[in-house]
Formats: sequence, C-alpha cells, structure tokens
Amino acid sequence: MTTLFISDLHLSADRPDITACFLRFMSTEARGIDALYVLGDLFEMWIGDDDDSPFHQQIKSAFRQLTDSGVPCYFIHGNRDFLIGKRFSQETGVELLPEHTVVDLYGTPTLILHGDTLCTLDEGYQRYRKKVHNRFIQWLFFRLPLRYRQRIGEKMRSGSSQTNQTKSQAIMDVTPGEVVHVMAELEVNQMIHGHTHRPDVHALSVNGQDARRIVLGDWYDHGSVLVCTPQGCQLETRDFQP
Ligand code: LP5
Ligand code: MN
Repeated sequence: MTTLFISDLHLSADRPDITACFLRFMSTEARGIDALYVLGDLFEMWIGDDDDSPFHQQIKSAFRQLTDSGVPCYFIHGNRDFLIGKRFSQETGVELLPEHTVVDLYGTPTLILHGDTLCTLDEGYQRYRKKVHNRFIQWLFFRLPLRYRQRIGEKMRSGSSQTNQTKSQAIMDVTPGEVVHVMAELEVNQMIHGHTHRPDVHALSVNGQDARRIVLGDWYDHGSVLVCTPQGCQLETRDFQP
C-alpha cells in the first residue's frame, strides 16, 4: 500500500535528463501503487492543452499508460501550469483537483496544495495570480495563436526570474501564520505542498494539536518523491542516472 506525491518537475524538452527520470519513475515505481498525486509545476510552462508537441505527447502517454493500468492519478495546478485543462485530463485520465483539497491519507486527513497560495507576503505575486486566474483573461489568452502565447509565456518567465532576484527568501517562502490559518480552517493536522523547492518536514501546532507540514522537493538535480504508506511518509530522492 503506497501513495506517491511529486511536484515541481518543471518538465521541458530542454531537460531530457529530468524527462528520462520521470518516464522511468512512471513505468516502474508508480506502477501498482494506490495513487499518484502531482502537486503542480509538472511542466516548466503550460500555455494551453492545444500545445500538442511530440514532447507533450510523450508525457501525456506516460500518464495514460499509468491510469489505464489502474493507478488513479490526480493533479493540482502549479503557478507554471495553471492552464492545464479538461482536454489534458481527458487525454491522460488524470483527475484535476481543486487548489486546496483534503484527502484521507491512510486515515489522516491531509491538505494537499501547490503552495503558492500560502506565500501571502509576496503581494506582487498574489496580485499577478489573481489576474492570470481570471476566467475572462484566460479566455482572451486562449484566443491568441499558439506562437503568441508561447512568446508571452517566455516574457512572463523572464519577467518573473528578474523580479525574483529582488525578493527576499522570507517573501518567497510560505507565511507561517497562513499555514496555521488554512490548516485550522480545514481542520487538518497534516499538509503536503511544493512550490518553494525547500524539501523538509516541519512540526507545528494547530489549535493546540501537533501538526506537520511536508514540503516536496524539485526535480532540478535529481528526482524527488514523497512515499506514503500506512506506516508514515518519507521524502526520498531518485538519481537521474539509473
Ligand atoms: O515561477 P517562478 O519560480 O519564476 O516564480 C514564481 C512566481 N512567478 C510566476 C510567473 C511564472 O513563472 C510565469 C509562468 C508563465 C505561464 C504561462 C503563461 C500564462 C499566461 C496566462 C495569461 C492568462 O508564477 C513569482 C513568485 C515566485 O514563484 C515565488 O513564489 O515570486 O511571482 C512573480 O514573479 C510575480 C511578479 O511579482 C509579477 C509577474 C511578472 C510577470 C511579468 C510579465 C511581463 C510580460 C507580459 C507580457 C504580456
Ligand atoms: Mn511553483
């Protein structure tokens, strides 16, 4: 009995090493498990489900094979791939979950999310987020031809990298008070998220009870997987070279 959680792979055709590690993960250890949860930023950037490049087909087919084999797969949007939609879901069999979802993880109610919504001190990002999550703005964006969307996406990426250099580490991390607030509101003592690329297990207190926040790692230098069984959860890494 195993449930796996991954996030922040930032898959792109420019990083065949990450892609190879991910495809191996999908065809080996993800087989036969209870469920696979992808908590956002699966892709470096997603500009619409109609971007059907051979690279995207390869990734989608890995999910299709896994879901066809009987493994339920779930996805929560990240800040890089919040435009993944119904067509992706239909093509892969992956179920899209709301941005804050509580799951029963072997008897422990667990809040799963990407993590960007917890970075409330990053006001610039939260303002930006509101705009790009606006349905009308997205509708307008999807009217544009793929190549324009690609160019806008690249501009936004470089704009983001530039502004990130001016932000402190504290601003780009989750706000501790917001973590407690969200957990208390949803009445959970366990949270799993990604986004900050700071893999760790943090002990905290929520409503006077012991709680924990598990942070998933990114896939820049190696694969990163949270392995959960009825006995507990463990953060593990996977080498790019088999
Ligand atoms: O992603 P990362 O790690 O660099 O930083 C994130 C936050 N940045 C983002 C922006 C994404 O990287 C861009 C993704 C493109 C998606 C595809 C296009 C979709 C278009 C949709 C239109 C409907 O998420 C960053 C956080 C950081 O995490 C840590 O949490 O700080 O936030 C920002 O950088 C936000 C900035 O403060 C403002 C955004 C600058 C964008 C500049 C746009 C200029 C070009 C516009 C061209 C039309
Ligand atoms: Mn992210």
